[in-house]
Amino acid sequence: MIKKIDHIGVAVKNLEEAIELYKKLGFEVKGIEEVKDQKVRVAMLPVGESKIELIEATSEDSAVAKFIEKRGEGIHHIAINVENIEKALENAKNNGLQLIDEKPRIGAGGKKIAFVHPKSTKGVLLEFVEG
Ligand code: CMX
Repeated sequence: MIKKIDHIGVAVKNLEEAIELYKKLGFEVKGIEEVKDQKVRVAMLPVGESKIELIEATSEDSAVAKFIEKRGEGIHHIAINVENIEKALENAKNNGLQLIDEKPRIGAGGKKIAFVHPKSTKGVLLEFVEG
């Protein structure tokens, strides 16, 4: 059911500045897009079969803006690629984990995504991504 790490999300204050920095480290940028539903703009930086996702908030009430205000820039979430997101959510719920999204939403790349609350996963915000 669990396939691989899809991406690691890194919260940044300014996407363009962060992109320039990561380019200096040798990363390439594969795509920049706005995910309106999550109130973010993201840039995907491939790392083998996975990616680093740089995330900038587009609104003050965005989860990412709140995160940066509280904790500063840094690793925000780990995204796990699953075969079937509905099954992954059902399994997590049946095992007593607290879901943020009971049903999948549409995230970056038009993929189905859903978050599990960090309070039930030892302080790590987990995202399921299908496909
Ligand atoms: N990782 C670990 N802990 C986190 C966290 C994160 N990314 N974000 C918040 N928390 C912790 C806070 O530190 C806080 O802990 P304490 O109670 O110990 O202080 C607790 O969770 C509650 O935080 P909060 O600031 O009060 O924020 P909310 O409860 O309003 O929201 C959360 C927290 C996780 C439910 C919300 O951020 C959320 O829904 N996240 C999922 C969606 C998301 O992050 N989207 C942006 C990325 C989009 C993308 O990449 O596509």
